[in-house]
Amino acid sequence: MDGRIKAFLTPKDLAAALGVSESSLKRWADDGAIRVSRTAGGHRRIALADAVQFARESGLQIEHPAALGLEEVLPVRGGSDAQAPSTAEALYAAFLRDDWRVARGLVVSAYVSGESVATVCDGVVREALSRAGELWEQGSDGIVVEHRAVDTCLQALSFIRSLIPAAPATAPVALGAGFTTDPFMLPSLFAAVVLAEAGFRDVNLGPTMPTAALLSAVDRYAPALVWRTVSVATDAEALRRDLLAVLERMPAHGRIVLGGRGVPQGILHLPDRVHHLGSMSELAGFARGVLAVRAVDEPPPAGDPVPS
Ligand code: B12
Repeated sequence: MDGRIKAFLTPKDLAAALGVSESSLKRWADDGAIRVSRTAGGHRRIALADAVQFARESGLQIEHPAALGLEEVLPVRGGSDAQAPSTAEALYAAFLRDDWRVARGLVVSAYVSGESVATVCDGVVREALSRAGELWEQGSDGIVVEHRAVDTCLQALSFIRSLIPAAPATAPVALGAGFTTDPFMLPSLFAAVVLAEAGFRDVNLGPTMPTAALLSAVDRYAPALVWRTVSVATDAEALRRDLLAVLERMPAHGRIVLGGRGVPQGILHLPDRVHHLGSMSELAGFARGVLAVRAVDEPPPAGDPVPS
């Protein structure tokens, strides 16, 4: 991101970042609590993504982000001051100043300190963007702030995505895009990162995706789940035709999730296997359900003993 973030850490770096002793850190690594690789010379190295996952799972705070090269990503520490502004207020204020380092850091910090991707998107990011969305009526400068805020959120979510361990090649694919006429970039990226965190291999096709191109992608990736985001006013019949075309091309049991502020009211009666969800948290819950059902239905890998 700025050339100083360390892709691989020594146990000393991570111990310093977490404020624990190097010997504890090495012990956790040797016990398998932290994934480590070894250099040619036999020294332990920890990928930044694995270090962050360890911090999230263990509940340990990253006390000294500079030890990871993350000082600009994590500039704001949580405080106990009741008068302190909420994270969403601080994010909105950073948008207004175009202090994108602090803004990006606030979003990434929320994830690193243990919030799920869905909670970050539905909470702090959505709230701050809603406020930024009121500025466009005040004129061109409001539009500038709004566009910079979107770019900063794209950066933050892309960075969070890079911290999520890659799903195995056998994991099901989730792919999706904004509706044909929908220029909004964040909703589709949010869905991708939420589904990556849930354990899918995510394929984000971005905004304004025509039906024909989405169908080609369905043929190419055979997704178990397709998301369609609709953030602008959309004709219910056009949307229904799009969903039916996608459904027809999907593998049996494949599902479509639909969401966004532009989903027309008149689309209440959706075809089977198409689900209208209201938030990223609902999407995360739905995704976990799909994966759980697949895990039960899937035959054990070849060579495994069949349980009696
Ligand atoms: C950035 C922005 C833009 C940018 C987008 C840049 C880009 N390329 O991405 C641009 C400049 C394109 C834009 C344009 C317009 N915008 Co605008 N925009 C916004 C803003 C500030 C943020 C949008 C965003 O990305 N939000 C983040 C998303 C993810 O949040 P969300 O939409 O609330 O989605 C949540 C849920 O709906 C759900 N969800 C969303 N999608 C999906 C999908 C699935 C599968 C699931 C499960 C869930 C789900 O989860 C999300 C997170 O909780 C919003 C303010 C706001 N409140 O959001 C206004 C806002 C959406 N815009 C608005 C308006 C009026 C417009 C324009 C008409 C302005 C104009 N006069 O030109 C145009 C319309 C464009 C068009 N072609 O139709 C209004 C809409 C009002 C309304 N009645 O709905 C808003 C609310 C601002 C406001 N308060 O007035 N906008």
